[in-house]
Amino acid sequence: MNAQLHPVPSNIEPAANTELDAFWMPFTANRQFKGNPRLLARAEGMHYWTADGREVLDGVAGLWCVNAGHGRREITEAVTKQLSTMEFAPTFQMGHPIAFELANRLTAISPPGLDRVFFTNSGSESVDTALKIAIAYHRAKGAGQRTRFIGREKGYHGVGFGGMSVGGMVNNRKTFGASMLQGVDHLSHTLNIEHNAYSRGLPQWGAHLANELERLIALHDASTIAAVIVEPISGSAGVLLPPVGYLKRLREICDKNDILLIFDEVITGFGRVGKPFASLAFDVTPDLMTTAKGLTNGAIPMGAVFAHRKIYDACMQAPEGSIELFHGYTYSAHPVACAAALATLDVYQKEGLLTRAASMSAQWEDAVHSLRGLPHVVDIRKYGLIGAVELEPRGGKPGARAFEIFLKCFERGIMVRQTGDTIAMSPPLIIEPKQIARLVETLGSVIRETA
Ligand code: PXG
Repeated sequence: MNAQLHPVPSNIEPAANTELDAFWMPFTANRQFKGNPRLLARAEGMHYWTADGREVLDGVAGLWCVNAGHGRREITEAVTKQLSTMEFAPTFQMGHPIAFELANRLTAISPPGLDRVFFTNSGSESVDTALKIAIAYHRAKGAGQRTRFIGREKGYHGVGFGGMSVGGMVNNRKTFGASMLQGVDHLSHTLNIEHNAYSRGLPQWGAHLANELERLIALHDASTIAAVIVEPISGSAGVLLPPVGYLKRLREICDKNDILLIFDEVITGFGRVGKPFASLAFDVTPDLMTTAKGLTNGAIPMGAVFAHRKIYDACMQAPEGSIELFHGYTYSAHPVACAAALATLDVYQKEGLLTRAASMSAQWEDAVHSLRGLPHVVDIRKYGLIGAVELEPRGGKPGARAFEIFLKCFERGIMVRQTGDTIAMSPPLIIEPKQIARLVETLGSVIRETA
C-alpha cells in the first residue's frame, strides 16, 4: 500500500491497476483522491491519525456521526459482547429483546407523540421508509390518492430513489432525472445571503417562504399530497437555517390540510443542535422523523424512523395474523447495531452530550464568526455545534476555492467538509474550547492564504 500513498502520474496506463483502483469511492473525486490519497488509519477522542502517523483534529465528527468522539470503549465493549452472544437474529416474524429495549430508550428522548420506531441501516433507508409509511398511512385512512411528496430545493435526503426525488441538490439529481419518483414538487430553499448574511441565531427574514406550501397545495390539491419533507437545518447543501417562524408555519399548513410533516434529522438528531432533536430545539413536532448517524456514534450502521402513534395505529388494520406493513430490511434492528446504539445512548446520557452543544454554542458562535472579514468570505452560519463559512466562488469554477481550502486544512491537521463553496464543520460534541480555537484558527489562516 505504501507505494500508493504518493501521487500517481496522470499519464498512467489505464490497464495498470494500482491498489487503490478497485474501490469506487462514494461522493469522491476518485481520480484526484487516488492520485493523492488521504488515508485515515486510527482514531481516538477528537482526533484521527493518518496512515503515515499525522494527527488530524476531527472538525466534522467523521461525517456528522461520531457525536461522542472516537474510540468509545463502552461502545466497543457492547458490540464485542453482542457479537459473541448472538451476532444476528431476524426481526421478521421474530424478535430479540434489545431491539425492543432500544425502541423504548429512544422514545424516552423523542419529541412528544413520536413513540413508534422503525429501524433501518442508514439515513437513506430511513428517508425511503418514512416516505413509504406516509403513503401507507393515508391509504389505511382511505386516502390512497395521497401519494405526492413536497421536498425542498437544496434538501438532502440520501441517495435512494425516494430520497433523491424529494431532495433538491442538482448534482445528485441531474444524472437520474428521468428516474425520479412521480409527483414530487419542491419548496424554495431558505438561503438568502442578501437578507440574512452573518445572522446570529436563526435568520429573521424568510418565514413567509413556508407559504409557498399553500401555493403548491392550490396547484396540486391537498387531497393528492401525502407529506412534506424537510431537514430542520439542511446540512449537506451547506448548513441552511430555518428562518424564525418558518417551521411552525409549515406545521400549521400541513395540519390544516391533513398533510404529514416529515423532519429529516439524520444530521440534526442526537445532540447536534443542543437538544436531543432539532424538533425539540425549534419546538415544532413532525409526524415522522428520520434519523441515523449519531444513533450509534457512527460505530455500526443504523437508522431509525420515529412515527407518531396515530400513524402506527392507523396502519394496524390488516386482518388478524397478517403483516400490516410490507416493508423492512434483513438488518432492521440488527442486534449488534442495537447494542452499539444502547451503549451510545448511555454515553450521551452519562456525559450530557445531548445538550452539551447548547452550552458550547455561544463560544462556538464567536469562534466561527471571527472568520468574518477574511478574504472571499461572504456569509457565516451556525447553530448548535454546526458551523459554515460561505465563500465567494472563483470565476467559472464553482467549488474550486472551497475544495482547495479543504485540502490545505487536511495538510495542516484539521478535517472539515466542503460542499459547493461552503466549508462546513460539525465537530464531535465533546469538543473543548482549545480545540474550537485550533479548528477555527487553522481554517482562518488557510482562508487567508488562499487566493
Ligand atoms: N438525510 C440527511 C439529512 C442527511 O444528511 C442522509 C439523509 C442519508 O444518510 P446516509 O446514511 O444514507 O448517508 C443524510 C446524509 C456531508 C454529508 O458532509 C452528509 C451526509 C452524508 C455524507 C456527507 O454533507 N448526510
